Amino acid sequence: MMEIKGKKVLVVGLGKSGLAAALFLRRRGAQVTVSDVRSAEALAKEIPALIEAGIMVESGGHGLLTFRRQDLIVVSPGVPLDTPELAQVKHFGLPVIGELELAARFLKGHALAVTGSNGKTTTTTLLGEILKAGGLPTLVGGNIGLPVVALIDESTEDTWSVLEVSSFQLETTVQFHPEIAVILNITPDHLDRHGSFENYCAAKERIFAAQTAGDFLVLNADNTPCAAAAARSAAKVYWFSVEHPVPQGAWLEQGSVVYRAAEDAPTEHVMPLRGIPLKGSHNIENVLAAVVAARLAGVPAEIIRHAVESFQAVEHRLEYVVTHNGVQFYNDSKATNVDATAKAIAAFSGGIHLILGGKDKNSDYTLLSDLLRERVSAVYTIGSAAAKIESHLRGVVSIYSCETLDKAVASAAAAARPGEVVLLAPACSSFDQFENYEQRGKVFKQLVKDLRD
Ligand code: UMA
Repeated sequence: MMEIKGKKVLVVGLGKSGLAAALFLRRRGAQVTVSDVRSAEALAKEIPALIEAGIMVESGGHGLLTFRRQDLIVVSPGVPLDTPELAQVKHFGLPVIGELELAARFLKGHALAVTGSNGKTTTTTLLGEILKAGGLPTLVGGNIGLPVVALIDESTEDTWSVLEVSSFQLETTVQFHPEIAVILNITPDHLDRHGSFENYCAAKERIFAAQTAGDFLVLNADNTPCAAAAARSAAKVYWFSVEHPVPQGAWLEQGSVVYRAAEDAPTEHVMPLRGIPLKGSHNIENVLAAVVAARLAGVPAEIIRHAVESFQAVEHRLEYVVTHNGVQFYNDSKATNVDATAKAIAAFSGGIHLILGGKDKNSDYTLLSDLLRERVSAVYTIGSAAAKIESHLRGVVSIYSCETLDKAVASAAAAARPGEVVLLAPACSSFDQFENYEQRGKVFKQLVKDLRD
């Protein structure tokens, strides 16, 4: 645990993470300042509680001087580390950590952390349910939407904190040390922030940087960048695969999920594949990963099976919304990168009217071409990435420029025939037109529910 009483701490960014971190640090006796690029008007909701707590607020931009007079800087995950203010701070040797690292220094009990380009939220939620069903005192948080700092006060030595962690959060970890770490897959995402796929992989691999021989690392044997991480890990590596048996971990055998604790241990039957209630083959991978992590946490196979069978899809993750005039509407607003969108398309056999677009992350949309030709009737573009998406996919599929989500929903609903599907799986982040992917998904669901004949 670190001593923060009386320390001068600057929290950068006043979203969910910054707000939770600032209030936590203040409660623990630090002299806290927060700095955000948004204006005082835009922060009107947050500022009163901060002032009340005795926290100083800098709004409308980051002052170079504000960053100098500090003992510690805590950055929000969405703040890039190469801003001039943070670059100068590093030059002066001031410690810069993220909200996850701050929380990790105070969180009691066991940590089970899940990262990956896709499937994090589903797997984290599912693991939370399984561990609870197994009778373990469980908390769930992280990138899933609840800052890890918010779990600290509730945590005890027996607690299992199941944490969804992102590459942004992992970039600033130092001591963060999950007993069980899971990397579901690594496919290109956030290249605008990380600069290259190599840097992105390196950030993901920080999930096991502080692990030692007594810890566990669970990896996807079928995903090359993920499997390659094993060579750099000090922990005991466990695997999951939908393609072949693994030395220790989970795989598929004759229509069932099976698990083996060690190469010379007997193979346990966990559950039949048809018992998995989630749509899409990618969800089988998520379940396999959860099975391995839960077995390592000590939950018996029988309990895992029941928890998986009664699991409901996570909101905004291939979430069925409604059937209107025989057309099914699905909300996959959480598909914020190309690979996630590919997985969403692959979950349907054809007749898809796909809404794509939002804020580009330096992505390559041509990777969707084959799937689009095979299964998608038309694409409806929205947001600032539309022109790029259209240039990447011209000639592959019919494309309608809709600019906004309401126009896209109306056009797709009008074009889709009974038996077809309208799918929001935008392959982009939402920040150009929405607060976040949750708001985008909620707006989509409302638009769909408001459709009239
Ligand atoms: N800001 C600055 N300076 C900057 C950049 C941003 O002051 O240079 C300010 C913004 O004006 C805003 C605040 O920072 O007020 C936003 O901070 P943030 O982007 O870190 O957002 P939070 O609300 O703290 O949410 C973050 C995660 N957001 C991101 O990583 C972008 C949430 O993940 C997470 O749920 C939450 O912490 C709790 O842990 C969202 C996400 O999009 C879902 N994650 C990415 C993903 O899943 O792909 C990584």
